[in-house]
Amino acid sequence: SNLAPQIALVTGATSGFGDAIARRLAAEGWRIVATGRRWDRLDALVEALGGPAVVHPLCFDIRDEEATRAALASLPAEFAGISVLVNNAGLALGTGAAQDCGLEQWRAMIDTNVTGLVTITRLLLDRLIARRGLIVNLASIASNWPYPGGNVYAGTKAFVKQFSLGLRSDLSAQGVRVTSIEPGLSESEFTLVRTGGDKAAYDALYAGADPLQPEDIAETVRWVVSLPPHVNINSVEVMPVSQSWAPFRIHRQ
Ligand code: NDP
Ligand code: 8X3
Repeated sequence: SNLAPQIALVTGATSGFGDAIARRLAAEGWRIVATGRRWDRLDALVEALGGPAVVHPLCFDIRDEEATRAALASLPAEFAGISVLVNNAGLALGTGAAQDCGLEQWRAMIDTNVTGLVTITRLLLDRLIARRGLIVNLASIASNWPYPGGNVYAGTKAFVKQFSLGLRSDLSAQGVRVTSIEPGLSESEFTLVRTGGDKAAYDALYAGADPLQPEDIAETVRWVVSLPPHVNINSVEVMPVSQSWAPFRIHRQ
C-alpha cells in the first residue's frame, strides 16, 4: 500500500528466515538491503529478486562495528532511506550444559545476537525516527522459556525481546514501531550452525515434527509491517503445532 515503507534492511539474508523475509518483502514491492557474510549467497539473492535495482547487498560481519559503519556509509542514495530494520542475523553455538560450554562460543553468540544487533540498531536509529519507521527483532521462544542447554543463547534472546520492548517505550512518541518475533522449532541452517554441521542431529531434531519453515516467519513479518501505522505488535510467539510445553522436571537425589 501507499502507507508501506519503501526500503527494508534485513540482516542475515543469506539463509533461513532472513532469506525468506527478503524474498517475501521484495515480492510485496519493497526494495531490500540484504546483509550477511557470504558474498555468493548475497549475489544469488540479488539475481533471484530482480537485480541491483531491487536488492542492494552489504557483505560484512555484524560483530565488527567499523565494518558495519562502513557498509551503511556505502549505501547508494536509492537504498539509504531505510524505514524498516529487520534484525535477524544471529546464531546459537552448542547445545550442552553451561558447565560443558566454552567461553569462545558464548562470546560469539553475545557479540552477534546482542552487540551486533544493538550496534546496527543504533547506527540506523536516526533515519528510522526520521521516517517513523519500524524495527522487527528476531527473538525466540528461548526468550520466554528456559530449557537445558539454552544458557547463553537463551540469555541473548531474552535480551533481544526486552531490548525490543524498551525501544518501544523510548520511541513511542516518535511514531517508531518495534516488534519482537519469537519463533519456536524452525527448520533452517540454524541447527547445522548450532551443532557444528551435524546432519544426523539436524534430521533427528526435525523428524516427524513438521517444524515451522522460514516462509512462515516471513509471513509473520509481512503481516507486522503491513499493518496501519497506528498499530504496533509488541511481541508474537509462533510455534509449530507439534511443539508445546512439558511439565517441570524434578531432579531427585
Ligand atoms: P540461519 O543459520 O539459517 O541464518 C542465520 C543468518 O544470520 C545467516 O544469514 C547468517 O549469514 C547471519 N549471520 C550469522 N552470524 C553473522 C555475523 N557474524 N555477521 C553477519 N551475519 C551473520 O538461521 P535462522 O534463519 O534460523 O535464524 C535467524 C534468526 O532467527 C537468528 O537470530 C536465530 O537466533 C533466530 N531464531 C531461529 C530459530 C530456529 O529454530 N531456526 C527459532 C527462533 C529464532 P552469514 O552466515 O552469511 O554471515
Ligand atoms: C531457536 C529455537 O528452541 O532452539 O531460537 O531455542 S530454540
